[in-house]
Amino acid sequence: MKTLIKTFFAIILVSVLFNSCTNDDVSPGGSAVNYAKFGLDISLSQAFSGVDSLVSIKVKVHNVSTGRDSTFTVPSVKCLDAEGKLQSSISIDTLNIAEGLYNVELEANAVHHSKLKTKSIVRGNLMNQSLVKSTASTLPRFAIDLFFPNMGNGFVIAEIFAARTLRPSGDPYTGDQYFRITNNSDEVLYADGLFIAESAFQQMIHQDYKPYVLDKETPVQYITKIPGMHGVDKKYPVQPGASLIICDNAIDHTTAGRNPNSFNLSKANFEWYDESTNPRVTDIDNPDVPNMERLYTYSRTIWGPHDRGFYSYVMGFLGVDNHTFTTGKDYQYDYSYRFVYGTTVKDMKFHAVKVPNTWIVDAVVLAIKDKKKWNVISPTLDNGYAWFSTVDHDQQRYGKSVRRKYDARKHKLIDTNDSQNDFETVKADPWYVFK
Ligand SMILES: [Ca+2]
Ligand SMILES: [Ca+2]
Ligand SMILES: [Ca+2]
Repeated sequence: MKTLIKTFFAIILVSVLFNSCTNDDVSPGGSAVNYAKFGLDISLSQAFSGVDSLVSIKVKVHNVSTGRDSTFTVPSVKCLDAEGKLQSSISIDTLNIAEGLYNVELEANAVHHSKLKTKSIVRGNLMNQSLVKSTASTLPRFAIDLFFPNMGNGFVIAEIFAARTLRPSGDPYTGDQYFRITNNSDEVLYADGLFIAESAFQQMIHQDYKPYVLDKETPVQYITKIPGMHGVDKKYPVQPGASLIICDNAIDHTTAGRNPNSFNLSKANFEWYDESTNPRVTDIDNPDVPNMERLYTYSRTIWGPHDRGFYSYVMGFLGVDNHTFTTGKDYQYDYSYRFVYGTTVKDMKFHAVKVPNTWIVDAVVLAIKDKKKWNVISPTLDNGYAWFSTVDHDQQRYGKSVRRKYDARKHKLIDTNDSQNDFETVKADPWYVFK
């Protein structure tokens, strides 16, 4: 019976026209390119139980091979069946686009079933979906899960500088990477206990890692935090709109013998200091600038954020003390994937630590431009990505960072949990004034 009802509603909801679209992936008629139609089957979890309908539905398709984006606006759909029950799935037909490999993003407003009919943003995404014209009478259909993005309104990652700078000789210079964290709220916030972590998974290696935890937790391979405990210690107040610079080495990098193309980071708020197991590769400690507390590292020596931008970064507050986090088995993550080559089958095993997604206040996915292949962290944290490399080993990336855009009217940094929308690639400047 349930299946029958679902089929019935799928049929009546398949009556969708597309109001707007842009560019060449969309059929102009009479072209040599093959165009194909596809449908989307949208799954609704129990989180949607208070939702009446989805309105302002936008479907963005990104052609992975050509780099082109097309956006479609889709009419509203109801989430409730005739008996007023939440449907587990609703269908959208049909987008007519050029055959190819696509990333698909959906964003809509969910209208809540309360008197106020409040709206909240919902999203879903799919990556690397191959679309070829169907010879059968049925359309190719893609299943997409919708979710409510987890948007905070406090500390945000305002800038990530990972690429490093170039010396006048043309050699890369190391030690000047930084994160800028900004209080994007209207009240004083305390940074005590704030952590920054690098994802264990990266864009350029996509495996079917088990166990899958991303919907609840984020595996990380490096995590460092400001001393103290969130909600208890109040040693590090940050005024509304003010920022913290957390860098590798808090020194003046522009002095003679270092790099005139770098920055003066001697006034940074914190530096990360790594105890190295190799006496030939050691960190620098400026005694005048407090050190971060390192909780976990994959590295035997010193760490810096990946300088070609393959990983994602999450920021938040530990929900437990340092000791519980570093020793508790809830925060250990042993994972593996099955390597198969010819007759060779081997389980490849790895270790990282993990943080619950509920601890994460902000996140930024990095990837090479047009090379985001998969979700290395939950898309509820960041559904897009930011980039500073246009190709792998990009020689032009040195000195560039990703910086959050600023809404000069609202005097706020823009955070929609979609870094493609929120960030731009700029010349790095830790002391940049938002205006
Ligand atoms: Ca350091
Ligand atoms: Ca120090
Ligand atoms: Ca965010």
